[in-house]
Amino acid sequence: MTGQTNKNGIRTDVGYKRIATEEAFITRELLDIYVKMLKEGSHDDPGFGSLWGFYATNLQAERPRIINERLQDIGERRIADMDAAGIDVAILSLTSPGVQILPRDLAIAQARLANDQLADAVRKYPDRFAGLVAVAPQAPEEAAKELERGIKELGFKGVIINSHTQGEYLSDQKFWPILEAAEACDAPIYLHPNTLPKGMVEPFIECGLDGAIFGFGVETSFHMLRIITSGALDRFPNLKFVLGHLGEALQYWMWRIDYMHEATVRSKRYESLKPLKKKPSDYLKENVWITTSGQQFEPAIKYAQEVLGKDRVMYAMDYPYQYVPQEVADLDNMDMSPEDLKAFYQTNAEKLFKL
Ligand code: 1DF
Ligand code: MN
Repeated sequence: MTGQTNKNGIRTDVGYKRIATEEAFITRELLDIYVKMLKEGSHDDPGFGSLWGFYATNLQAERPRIINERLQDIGERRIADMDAAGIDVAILSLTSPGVQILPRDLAIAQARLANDQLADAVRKYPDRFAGLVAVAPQAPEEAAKELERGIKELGFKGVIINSHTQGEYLSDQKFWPILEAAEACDAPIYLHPNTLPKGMVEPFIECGLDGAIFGFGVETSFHMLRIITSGALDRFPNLKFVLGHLGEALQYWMWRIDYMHEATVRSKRYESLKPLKKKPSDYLKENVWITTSGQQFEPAIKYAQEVLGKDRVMYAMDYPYQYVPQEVADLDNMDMSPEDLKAFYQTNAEKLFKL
């Protein structure tokens, strides 16, 4: 093949920018708090213990050490890794569970600090980085204010919510000030995985399936579905959600969810499962965008494009958790028109996040 390539053989003249939309970082301060909570046992979340016990305190092993280092860099090292992997722009967000595991006041302060640090990095590398604002859902009114500060003053492009907050979900109306602020700011909410909450996670930990391999997707798809069935999107019809990991598989489920939702509502089996203005799949198609973080699998990407629309599916790498410098070389070669590839890598993200 002719044309220019980088040192890894990745083409640099493809005619589109590669925008990676789910790229994680952590502040030194938050990592120190995680380490302290793990050492003192001052948390009540076995999923957090499993995940961050591995990444934060197990630094002799290779994977946690490298991930730990890469997460903390929002400067030259990350840019070099992006260059090596052919990534032009990274949309950065505070890694899971962010501040959502912390006590309320500490969470509010740490979200602000992370947002200020991320804003500095974006200011320094405006062509390479964009950011999502982190909030503390434990304090919904403060979270709504921080969301607004992040979008209007710091120039962030959306909000990161690392799924449940200490076992509570955005379907609960106490969190709706956050949804209201996101809709008012036209800020997409990236609903990112977290480990399953206490009470659900133990059987997953027992067999080693609590993490990104499967548990994350169970938690996050469930969270999105309960947001939909709660009626939140009838109340906030212009809200935009983003799901990673190819929609956390919801597009595979949607036909059955529609059928069973209709049947279950009609039977009045549950007080909590109420009629909606639209079918569950309509909200997936109209209020949800998805990314390919951790799911660089052409048949699954094409299926998602077919059922959700080609304007709904965007690229994400999930750096540093799934840093595969060669992966865009494969995706560049998907059996897809140049226009569709450009939408996938670049223009869908530019439109949604207003880059
Ligand atoms: C992992 C994967 C960890 C993802 C993450 O955050 C994460 C992992 C702590 O592999 O342990 O965001 N992910 O999105 O797939
Ligand atoms: Mn991720």
